[in-house]
Amino acid sequence: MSKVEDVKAKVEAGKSKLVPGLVQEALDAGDAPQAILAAMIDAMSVVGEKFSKGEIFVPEMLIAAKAMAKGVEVLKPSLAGDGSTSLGTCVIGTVAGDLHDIGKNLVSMMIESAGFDMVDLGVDVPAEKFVEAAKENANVKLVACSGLLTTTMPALKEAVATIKGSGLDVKVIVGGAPVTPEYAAEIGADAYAPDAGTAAVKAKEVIGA
Ligand code: B12
Repeated sequence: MSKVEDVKAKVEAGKSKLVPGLVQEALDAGDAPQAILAAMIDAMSVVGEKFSKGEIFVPEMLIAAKAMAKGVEVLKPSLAGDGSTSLGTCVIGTVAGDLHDIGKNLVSMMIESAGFDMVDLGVDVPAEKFVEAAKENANVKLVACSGLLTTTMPALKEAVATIKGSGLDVKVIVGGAPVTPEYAAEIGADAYAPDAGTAAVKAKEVIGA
């Protein structure tokens, strides 16, 4: 088994004590950080499929998520740039009712590496909180909203409507597994991206940088 395959297997099995060391070993062996990340994302897809089939339950999903988060910590310096130039501030969060944060954290990391200062509101963020944070923090140019559940897609819509209705001069980018470019356009978001790498590109594009 290659190091990357091993990382994937151990994330799937939720071995959070082993994953950081294995990620480091894979990096030391010359594996590309993007390939290691892709393997961990694949592992989470497998976990999701097993959950759908009733083969595993919420606790197993949670321990796999923890293992992935530990692995991402080790990868972070290799994936993100130094963020030395500031294009402005980006407020990011997962919408109300939704506790998924792995994708949001990756998106935050990549948008930061594109040159934004990040204000991370965490998970289960009510629509008004995005507006408050955009008002309270200096130079906010972008708000990024994540939603992972079909049941929280209406909360994503509400977040976009509330931000847009606030009169603030900020752009809004949305994403998350159930979100499509069509849905993003329908709810009035300024941008959509399917993954963290594209999110960083779109973030710059949408503010005209
Ligand atoms: C881990 C996990 C959990 C963990 C989350 C822990 C954590 N800290 O995040 C826990 C155990 C808490 C959990 C709970 C639940 N979960 Co869950 N979970 C998952 C799982 C397995 C992985 C998610 C993940 O991290 N993926 C990896 C990351 C990297 O991918 P990502 O999140 O999609 O993010 C990428 C893109 O979407 C995009 N992106 C994400 N956000 C944003 C934002 C912007 C602005 C942009 C541009 C892009 C972007 O970029 C990211 C990086 O490339 C998925 C299965 C899956 N395949 O997604 C199910 C899944 C999302 N969960 C599901 C369900 C049903 C639940 C529960 C309702 C289960 C229950 N009965 O309690 C609860 C809901 C809790 C809540 N209120 O939120 C379903 C959702 C089904 C649906 N259609 O809505 C899934 C799809 C599993 C399944 N196949 O059934 N879950």
